[in-house]
Amino acid sequence: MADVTRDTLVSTLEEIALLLELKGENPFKTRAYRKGAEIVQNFDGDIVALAADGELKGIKGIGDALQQKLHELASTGALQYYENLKGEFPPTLFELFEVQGLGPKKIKALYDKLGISSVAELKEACQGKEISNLAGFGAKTVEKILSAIENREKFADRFRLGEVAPLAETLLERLRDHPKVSRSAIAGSYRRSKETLHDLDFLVATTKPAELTQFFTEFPEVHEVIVHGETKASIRLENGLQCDLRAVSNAHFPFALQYFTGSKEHNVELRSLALKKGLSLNEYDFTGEGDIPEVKEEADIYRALGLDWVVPELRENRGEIEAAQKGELPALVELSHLRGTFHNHTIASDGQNTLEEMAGAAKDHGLQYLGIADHSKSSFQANGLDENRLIGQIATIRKLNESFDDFALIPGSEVDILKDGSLDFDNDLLAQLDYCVASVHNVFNLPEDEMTARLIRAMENEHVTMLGHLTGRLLLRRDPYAVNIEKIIDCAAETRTVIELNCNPWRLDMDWRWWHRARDKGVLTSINPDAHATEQLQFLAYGARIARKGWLRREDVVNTRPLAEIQEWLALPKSKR
Ligand code: DGT
Ligand code: CA
Ligand code: CA
Ligand code: ZN
Repeated sequence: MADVTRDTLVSTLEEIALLLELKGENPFKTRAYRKGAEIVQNFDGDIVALAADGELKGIKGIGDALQQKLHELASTGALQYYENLKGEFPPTLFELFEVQGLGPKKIKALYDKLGISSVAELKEACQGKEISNLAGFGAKTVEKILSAIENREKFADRFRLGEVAPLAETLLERLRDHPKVSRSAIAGSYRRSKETLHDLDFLVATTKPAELTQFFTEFPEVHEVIVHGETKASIRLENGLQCDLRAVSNAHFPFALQYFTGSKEHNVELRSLALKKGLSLNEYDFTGEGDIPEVKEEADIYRALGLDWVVPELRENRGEIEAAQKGELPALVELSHLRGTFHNHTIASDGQNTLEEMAGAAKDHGLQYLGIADHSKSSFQANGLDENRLIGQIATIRKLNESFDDFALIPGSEVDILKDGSLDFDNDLLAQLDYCVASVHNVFNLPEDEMTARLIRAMENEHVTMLGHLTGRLLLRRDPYAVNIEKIIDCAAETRTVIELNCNPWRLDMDWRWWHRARDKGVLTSINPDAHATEQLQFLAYGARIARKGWLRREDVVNTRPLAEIQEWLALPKSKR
């Protein structure tokens, strides 16, 4: 039985409403399901357990029919009524629900009027003329739909780093533990800590390559074996992720590791450096006329070319080779340097844990402080706090802090940046907080100059310590909103506003490509998990990887500072930070 969560209940009810609408059922019936979804979503209590136990009686807005369906779904993991309803439509129709910007009304019109029931048909229709006769499908809308379809195609075979990391480490460990394996690694974009990945590139050193490719293709997670050779294998896992394995000799391992780590662009530069020294470099070894350097590990390859060893995160041909030649590679920040973190939610807004639980988890992570930043009142969908609740929370935190030794919760807020760049709370209240993260949570579709001006106005506020998730992107899901990042960086430098590195694996925002420039202008960052539950403090590990990828050093990251120092720093006026 699949795990039934509140989300399962909500999305099933919503889909039923949609399907009934497509069938042209009575609008009252449709509305009952939609209303039911909303009630389940906002119910204050363990609705899944209640539904499983058949104890939903008396919840306003959930009638007998809905109660029965929720009970069946929660107790068995499936709902016959829903399955039957789905069976009345072509299965490809459900793809349309995943296209951004296509709501139920539009889907119904496309289906009823043009018989469109798949993304492929929709794409074709958008490229043709007939669709423009349909009400609500003007040129702008059609253009948006086409770009959403293109996005979907572009993202179809990519995965977020955070989605694959736990699995990647499990598989690597299994290879490492094989008795015939002497060295092992995951190369490719995973080793370079890219924010999204196409596939995983495993590498083992072994004297029995065929045994290893056999072992690999028999992993229980395998959905499909794509290639199975003596030294090479490719598998696709049940979640769609492709994994390659190359089995090489111990002597070839450093070369293979270097080659398959990439990036391609970095490797092109390296090979041309080698050629200048009369050496040819490939995935097996150095060859050439003169002396061949001895290579035992990857760093020996770099040394032979007159370079310091370049950490994998920097291998993107963005200045790392020149820096390695001059011995000027930065000493990068490490996860173990972090002493605390900001921007975390609790049950007061849309988090899942209490202040006490979040504090306990932070201590378990070895942190000295945890910044609390629940949503502000305009984020009503996230149960944002109003003035009174926030004042209450500040008092609770200060009281709670008396019970801690060598640890503190830091009272703050994730305050909404309103459409005109003003903030959701006035300055008197903001002044009572120890810090504040300012973020955009609505009106994403402003023109670039307006959005930029909106953020700049927020940064100019003395009480805004840091800017939250700068572009609002959700990786492989929602594009960043239009904003001039260069101007934001300049303004951050000038106003001494920190730009957060939001390390929720859906965001990883600001993008790593901008950090080198930002730090050179003196901008500071804070690596923030945006944790909505205790276990999400683990996102800090992705944050450290992305910070390294952005050339950031310990001193560029404010939350590497110990508690006493960070409190002093927060107490300074912005201009002195
Ligand atoms: P992705 O798309 O997330 O899997 O990114 P990568 O970098 O892992 O790319 P992948 O898996 O195709 O190849 C792994 C590395 O192997 C790549 O970063 C560089 C190296 N490589 C693969 N194919 C070529 C090639 O045709 N030429 C060169 N120079 N290097 C290659
Ligand atoms: Ca790869
Ligand atoms: Ca690959
Ligand atoms: Zn936020």
